[in-house]
Amino acid sequence: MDEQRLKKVSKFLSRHLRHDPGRIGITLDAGGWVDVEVLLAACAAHGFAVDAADLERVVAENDKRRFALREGRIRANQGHTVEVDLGLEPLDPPAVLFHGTTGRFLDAIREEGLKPMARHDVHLSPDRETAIRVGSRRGKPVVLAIDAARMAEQGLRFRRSENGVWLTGHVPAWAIMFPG
Ligand code: HQG
Repeated sequence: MDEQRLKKVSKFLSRHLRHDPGRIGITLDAGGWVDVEVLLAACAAHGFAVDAADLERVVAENDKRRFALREGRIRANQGHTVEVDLGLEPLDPPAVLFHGTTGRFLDAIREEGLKPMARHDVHLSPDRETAIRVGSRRGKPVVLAIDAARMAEQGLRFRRSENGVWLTGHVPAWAIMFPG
């Protein structure tokens, strides 16, 4: 499978395992899992044939480890807009985390802090490089440093998804260090 195909399958899976399972007639369980067999049949039935070997490669090689395969089931590791409980335990965050965004959002972020927007949680990166990549999806990247230690002190909770993305419900403006 070439890079392009890998990306296409990853996008198709993201769409249906995070946002719109109903579109291909699948249902996610409470934890966001679906049987691999059911998923593959649904993909085929909707004109997007993927075999088990392709699926395993996407899970293994996806640069961001977007998916987890366990006991014949698959789910997205994070990024859902549909209601799922990933079953992640609260965890003490590192002192500083990062958020990649772009300039046109900064005024609103200064006012309201970081909101989850369409997702369940605000996504934070463990390092600046990752945050730059995330921000670049929206334009010229701007990296915000987040005072996670102080947030934790104030009782705000963090979780870490299986692929190392840090998740929290809201980042108040006081915890954000703006560049410049
Ligand atoms: C911005 C990708 C205005 C926020 C990435 C972001 C990540 C505000 C956008 C993962 C705001 C939401 C998540 C406020 C936040 N006013 N704008 N108060 N608060 N924003 O895509 O963090 O490819 O939902 O800065 O790599 O960009 O999906 O979040 O720009 O890991 O696997 O609103 O998605 O991974 O955008 O990205 P998103 P994100 P995947």
